[in-house]
Amino acid sequence: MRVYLDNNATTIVDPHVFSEMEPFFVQKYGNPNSLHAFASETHPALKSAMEKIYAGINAPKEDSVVVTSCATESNNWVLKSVYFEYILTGRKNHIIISEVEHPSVIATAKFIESQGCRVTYLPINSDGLIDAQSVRDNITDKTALVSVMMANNETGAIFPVEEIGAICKEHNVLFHTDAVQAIGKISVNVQAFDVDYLTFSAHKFHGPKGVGALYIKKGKELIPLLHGGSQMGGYRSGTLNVAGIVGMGKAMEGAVDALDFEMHDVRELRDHLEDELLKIEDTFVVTPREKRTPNTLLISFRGIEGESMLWDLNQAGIAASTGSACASEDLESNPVMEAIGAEADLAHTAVRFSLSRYTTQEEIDYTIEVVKKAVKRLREISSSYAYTPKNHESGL
Ligand code: 7TS
Repeated sequence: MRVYLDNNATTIVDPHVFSEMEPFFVQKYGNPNSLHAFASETHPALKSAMEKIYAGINAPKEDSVVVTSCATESNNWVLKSVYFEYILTGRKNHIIISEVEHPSVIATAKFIESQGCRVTYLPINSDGLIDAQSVRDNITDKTALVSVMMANNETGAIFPVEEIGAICKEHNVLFHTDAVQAIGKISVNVQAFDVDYLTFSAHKFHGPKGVGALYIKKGKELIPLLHGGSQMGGYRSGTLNVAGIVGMGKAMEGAVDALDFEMHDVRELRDHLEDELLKIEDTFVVTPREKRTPNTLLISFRGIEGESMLWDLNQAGIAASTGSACASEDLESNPVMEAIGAEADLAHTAVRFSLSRYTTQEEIDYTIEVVKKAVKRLREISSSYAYTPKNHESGL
């Protein structure tokens, strides 16, 4: 059996998305900006895809949605544009992000910090959550931007973006949110809260890789990301990725249609997995489940290195993760576990299971069985588990 439980890293492309994209490789391959039929025959599909994307986040027509190549690009763009427009010019000198943003925000913030910008990294509490008031406490009249994600990719923790957006508006500070892990899992409505920029990425909601977007509120223009021709309103020049845009449109439509299913059925499967795994002794989950996206479970098994667990799972055909794939090559402890100040022996034990609407009950039951066996096997050979104080005292 092969079980894919790493949907926060990427998702299967919905077959309907794939078939909608297919004609735009070999049949309708014209450059949409050319002046002939090969170009114009791409226009209806592009228009319809963009309408679906706008509808998916409830963006008003006058606002912009610029298609990029990924969320990393969108996140880089916002922070670097703010650097050029506000920091370099001396109008402002400060930005605020959370300490558990995706590396595409943190590394960009560190880069502009190295160029002289002051950066505040907001802490999370022991539940893996952010207190919106901490944003208010850190804003100064020199703050240009606050960037706090809508949902965390490691824990699924949902951050209070409505409150944070309101605080930013009150102080006339730009607000960006990375909604990559929110689309298709919780409602994302740019008119329901004060937000100036919002990032998302098609491959996280059953669309293709290599296509992301940035929503930009009217009046909150950024400097162009790529100077050149006039594509994407001059924000991001370069020949349009027609198949990709068509795919993201279809995937967005699918994400909206499946939202109820995700919030109820996927949640039920996740909860079942969580309930069963928590029955194993010495297991811990950071964020309360009602404060999390419905598909995510980050769980620690005391005494077991996350990577050892992944090995056993992989041997049994199950794909999970110890954290963001973007950071997984350096075998560091999970960044969220570190941020909450988890004891050293727990920081390395977190395993992330992330489900999707394609996950089945059978797959979850199989996973529970495999994890239980793996925990037993790995704890038997774990010197750190054998000598945790509790087990030591009880003579184990
Ligand atoms: N933002 C968040 C919140 C993410 O989770 C990711 C990918 C990105 C940005 C980057 O997206 P991309 O479109 O540039 O690929 N996160 C993960 C993860 O959690 N495991 O692997 C990739």
